[in-house]
Amino acid sequence: MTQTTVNGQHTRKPDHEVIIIGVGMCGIYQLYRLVELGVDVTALEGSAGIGGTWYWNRYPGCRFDSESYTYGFSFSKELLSEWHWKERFSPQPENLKYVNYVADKFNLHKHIQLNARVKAAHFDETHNLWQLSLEDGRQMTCRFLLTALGLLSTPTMPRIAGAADFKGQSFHTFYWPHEPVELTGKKVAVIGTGATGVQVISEIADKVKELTVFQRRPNWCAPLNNSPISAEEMDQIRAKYEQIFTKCSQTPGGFEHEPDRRGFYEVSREERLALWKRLYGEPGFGIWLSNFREIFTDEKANAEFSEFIADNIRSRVKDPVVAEKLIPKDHGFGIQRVPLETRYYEAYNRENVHLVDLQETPIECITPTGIRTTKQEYDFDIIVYATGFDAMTGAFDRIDIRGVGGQQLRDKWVEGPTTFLGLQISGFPNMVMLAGPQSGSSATNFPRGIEVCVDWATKLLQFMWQHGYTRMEATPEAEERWSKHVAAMYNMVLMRKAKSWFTGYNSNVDGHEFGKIRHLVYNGGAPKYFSTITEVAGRDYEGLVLS
Ligand code: NA7
Repeated sequence: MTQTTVNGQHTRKPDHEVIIIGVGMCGIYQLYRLVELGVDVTALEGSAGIGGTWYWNRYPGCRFDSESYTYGFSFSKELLSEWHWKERFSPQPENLKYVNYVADKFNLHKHIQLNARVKAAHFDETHNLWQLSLEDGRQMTCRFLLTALGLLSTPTMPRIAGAADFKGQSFHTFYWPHEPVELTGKKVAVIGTGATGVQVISEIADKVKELTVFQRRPNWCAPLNNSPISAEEMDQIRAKYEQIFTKCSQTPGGFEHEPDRRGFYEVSREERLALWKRLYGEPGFGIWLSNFREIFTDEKANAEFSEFIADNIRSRVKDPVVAEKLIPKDHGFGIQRVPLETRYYEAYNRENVHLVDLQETPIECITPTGIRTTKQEYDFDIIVYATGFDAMTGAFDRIDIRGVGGQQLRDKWVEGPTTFLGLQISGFPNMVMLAGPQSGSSATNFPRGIEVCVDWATKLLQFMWQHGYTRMEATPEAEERWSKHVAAMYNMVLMRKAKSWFTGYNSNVDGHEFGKIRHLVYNGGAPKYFSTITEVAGRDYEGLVLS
């Protein structure tokens, strides 16, 4: 670190002007933008490879729920013309290849440090820079700290006694081993039936000897309706990329799917059913996002639609007792994240697949040979924990982040996050969360949102450099306004009642109880969010103090 003078003030020159933490989709794009500008930047990745979600989640069945061609980066025409998405909903190995292809193509690897896990980040108020400590003992400083930590990158294990004593193989889906896992002839348990559990169960049901699913609460699932993309189809997609991305920028979720704008009660029941039957047969989130808007806000409309889905489950699952267990009774369709499935319900028609309802017979403990419920003991070779994540704030909590006056971020956020635009935090200067809690990107088809946030952050940094500023910080008032706005948005959607990570619930994390909402997600829709942050930038970053 060397001494320098900025605007007549004596200051220290940091090791790097910018450090990005995390090299998943978000970190890669931010790195690309800064390298393109010739900025002194390094990106620290805690893992042994880049890709974030697509590096870690190697469990069978892991794939996009977003249409592949809406998930890829939009910033490079050349990249768009080169890459062939082979499936409408691309699987993890292909997605990891894509991420590496992008990093290779734009020569980003030389700016990335792998196995560089950040342990602490402390703001140095005297010199307006961040001091980072890595787990390997290294220290680094930067003027601006950009976090690209991922939304679901801190997996949580259930708090069940005895897990460490199990003698077979066991892992959280996030940590599915890199080397092949032999499933043939094995007795396998899966705990958890969220989007991940549903993918893994569907994929392995016909590969294992016995599969036992431990379900605490069922989810409302809908068909993915995946299909291959031929070379000809890919050419057609390439020809319309501009329209596709424009459309995504105009819809609340950043997908091509847009709500049916007819009023639920203005059309007949027959017309509603006709729409739902069509959507059930179509690919992706259409069944959720191209539905009537009342599904998200009106209990009665939601209940009628939920019954339509329940009937589909009943018709697909042969055993009526099992079918009823797979139908959620405590919440309506789409109030929690909808898992998209491929023959998930049919898996329960197989003789080797068994469903254990944990509401009837809770797990007592994991034993050296399997799982014991209040009713019986089961033997397993493999236990798969598909038990979810400490969503959004978990990755921040894992790092000892300290801002002005030594305040710890995890203390500030103990009751839930408060932010300005989901991008900055009062008391934590010179830090931008590229995909933070309360940002629009976190509630959309992820890359569509992050491209906007990264572009916003890049322009902000350019503004700082152009004006010779070395410090930026959200005001407490701006943060309070935004956080109240985010909280108010929750009141408008049925999702506020969800017992899911959308409301910050996680039974495996202290303080994340049900009913104590943590306002993690911005529910105002992508277009509104994007126009808000653009307006803030247009008013020379009103809400931030720049000096
Ligand atoms: P989710 O959606 O949080 O699902 C976790 C699942 O694990 C859910 O079914 C939980 O039941 C279950 N769970 C959690 N803890 C336990 C314990 N202790 N015992 C039994 N069952 C438990 O995580 P996913 O990984 O499936 O999906 C995360 C996101 O990835 C998803 O939203 C997509 O965006 C992609 P519960 O419902 O809490 O009763």
